[in-house]
Amino acid sequence: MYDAVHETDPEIAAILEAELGRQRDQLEMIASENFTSPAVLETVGSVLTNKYAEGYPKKRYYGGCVHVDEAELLAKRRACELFEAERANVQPHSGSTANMTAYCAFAEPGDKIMGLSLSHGGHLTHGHPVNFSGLLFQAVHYEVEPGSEVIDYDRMREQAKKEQPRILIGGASAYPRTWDYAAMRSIADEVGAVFIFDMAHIAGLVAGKVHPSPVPHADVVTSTTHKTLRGPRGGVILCTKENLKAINKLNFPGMQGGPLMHVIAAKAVCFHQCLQPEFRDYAQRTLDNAQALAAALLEKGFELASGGTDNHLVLVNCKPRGLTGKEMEELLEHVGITCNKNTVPFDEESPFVTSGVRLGTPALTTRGMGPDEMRRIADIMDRAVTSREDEDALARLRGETEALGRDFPLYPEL
Ligand code: DSN
Repeated sequence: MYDAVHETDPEIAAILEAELGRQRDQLEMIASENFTSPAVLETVGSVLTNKYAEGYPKKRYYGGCVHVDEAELLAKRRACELFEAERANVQPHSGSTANMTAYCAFAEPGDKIMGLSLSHGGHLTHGHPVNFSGLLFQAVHYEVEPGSEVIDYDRMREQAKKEQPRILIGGASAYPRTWDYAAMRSIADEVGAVFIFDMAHIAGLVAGKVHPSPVPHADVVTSTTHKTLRGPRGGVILCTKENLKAINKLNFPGMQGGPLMHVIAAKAVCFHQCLQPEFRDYAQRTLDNAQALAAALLEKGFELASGGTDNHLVLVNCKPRGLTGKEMEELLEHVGITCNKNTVPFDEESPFVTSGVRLGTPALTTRGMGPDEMRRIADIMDRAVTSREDEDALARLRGETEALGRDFPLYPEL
């Protein structure tokens, strides 16, 4: 594998081999990660990376775009079919530039935007002060409720009436519950705001029809393509016919220069795969696995934010078991489970320490694991916590996670 890289640059080749080994050996539970298909990997690694194509299909600033035009048109058509959207822009390099584009299409610098607080499960680009969204706009945030740890839409309505945001943002990176899109639509209408929903985390569940879609409700829907959608690393924007002009103009030339045509072609491959019946099965299994994991963790005495999950992730409060999120992340990595520390609602720890970890099932579901494996993983987590001072016990647990990984081979063709 990686023959040309070995020949040219042995140091990078060794890194590629080591990372493939790491992905195979560890149990990947970072909720925003997945294992894309060999077809997507090949397309990302294709000659399309050589092509400049600033502009949009049939309206480019460069010659020689005949083939990449076809790729982009296919990606757009498939994105619209998959999500039943009127129009799509498939050029955003990432979820962040998709959000930048969407905000700047509807708001001026200094305007007010309102999204879920990062520390309550939101996202950096939903108005955090250190991010462009908080630097460029006047950001206010709603939060989940104490106790239930879910969003109260009546409270959101009251806050929106008081704040009068130009943009109301939905979506999250660590919120395990279903959103009430209809409520947000009516709140946006009541205060005259544009409703933008960032479905990056749940897009694959939406595509697989196992989770309600924001598309019929929001003015604009943004997403990444590499999380539950299992495609290449990148972004996408879905909108109505009337909003496309503003979105296109703000993405290019507003936010970006040359589009990544190799990635756009790989997005087309991803959307094609998501349109197949097998993808619905994948989405359902991802959801079933998250619910099995949540039930098993609760049974083992772990505390979960909002008490469970409706999607692909669970947020574990580790404090009742005597660990910070940072300690839990390190402990789990030590026994072969990769996840990330994460604040829980009303966290008293800093974002570098946190009280929780976020666990997701998309990647392990891609490997073929099911509810039995989720129960085994909850059991391993429980034993890791109880025997965290016992290095021999932890080594045995590491052996168990490695054996589990071997039962579900990853990229056997590589
Ligand atoms: N960083 C991603 C996540 O882990 O959720 C969101 O952009």
